[in-house]
Amino acid sequence: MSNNGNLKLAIQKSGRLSENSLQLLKNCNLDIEKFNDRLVVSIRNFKLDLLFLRDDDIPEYVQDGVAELGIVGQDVLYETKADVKVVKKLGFGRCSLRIAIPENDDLRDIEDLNGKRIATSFPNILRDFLKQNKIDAKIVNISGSVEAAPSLGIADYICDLVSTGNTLKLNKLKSSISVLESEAVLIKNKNLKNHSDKYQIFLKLLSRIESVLNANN
Ligand code: PRT
Ligand code: ZN
Repeated sequence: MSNNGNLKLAIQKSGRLSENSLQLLKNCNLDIEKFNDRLVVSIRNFKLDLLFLRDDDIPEYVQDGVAELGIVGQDVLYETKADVKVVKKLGFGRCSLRIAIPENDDLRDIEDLNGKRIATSFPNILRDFLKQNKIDAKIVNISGSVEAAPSLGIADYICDLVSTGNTLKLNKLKSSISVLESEAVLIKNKNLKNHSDKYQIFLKLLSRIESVLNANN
């Protein structure tokens, strides 16, 4: 990767956060080059490079300093347990990580999760949640189509992201306990030195982002 002194910001290449992430940057008056399928793209009028990555990789890349900044969902951030600083909530990508149960089932309180098998692609967040609540349940770790797990008989309940609730409905599930409320956040590498040139670029970018967010409110 080019060592041009530019600050590096990792954003999702293609997915639910991509459009909003790019729009936020455009609203900051950043002139982004055409990127097609490139991994790294420079901003023409600001000392910033964009790295386009899978969202799951962003927390670790920022932790390791491959990029100084990243935009990622809190769900993915907490699942990866990366050691980074959360700088700012960005107000998009809102969703909630929830326990969902079959439509005809009933969950009166959290204790009813004891002894159940819960399918999720967020095993770390779910494990912490169960531990905090002193629940003894089995986590079934699956990477995709979690909502199919109950009808396939591989789990009793699921723990998955919900926004409109349509996916649950289609799979004859209903949402129950909230495990985490999530939105996109700006994260920063912890070792970015306070007086470095890159830190000055970061402060300038942050102040533009804050102006855009304030104007939207
Ligand atoms: O390829 P890459 O790994 O980068 O992308 P991805 O497919 O892993 O992630 P992506 O693009 O699906 O999600 C990126 C981020 O968007 C997540 O980490 C969340 O922070 C946020 N987000 C917001 C969501 C949703 N809303 C959402 N609804 N992420 C996923 N969903 C899925 C959910 O998993 C379920 O399958 O949408 C379905 C439910 O949606 P409703 O509207 O039917 O309830
Ligand atoms: Zn992903």
